[in-house]
Amino acid sequence: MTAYDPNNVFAKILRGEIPCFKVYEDAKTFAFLDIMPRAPGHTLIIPKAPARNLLDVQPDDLAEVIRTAQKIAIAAKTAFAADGVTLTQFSEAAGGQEVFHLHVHIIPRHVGVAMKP
Ligand code: DGP
Repeated sequence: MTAYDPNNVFAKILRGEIPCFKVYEDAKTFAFLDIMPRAPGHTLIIPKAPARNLLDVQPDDLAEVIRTAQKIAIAAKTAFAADGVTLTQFSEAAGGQEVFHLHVHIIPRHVGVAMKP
């Protein structure tokens, strides 16, 4: 498996080298709005620890990401008056991953409204 690259864009966001719209932060995780939202409130949750994706993340770090994803899902459902949420995670280019720092997408959803492509 390819090694983690500390120069990926989300690592730069974590280091404050690239701006973002921060949604949430704790000791282990960080959440911010997706720059290309598939629906209003589309949020990305990342571990502060280096991990390329689901295939190499330490289980404890993954647990923290999922814990934060649930918080964001509940808050986003309320904030955006959503009917539900979609959670996605892509691992490796073949799996659809474009930024190689583990991230989970939380996308608020409304009945009858398709996600943007
Ligand atoms: P993927 O690796 O396929 O899960 O997609 C990466 C997502 O990251 C995509 O929805 C767009 C988003 N993204 C890419 N670059 C930036 C950035 O610089 N800032 C923010 N906030 N989001 C980004």
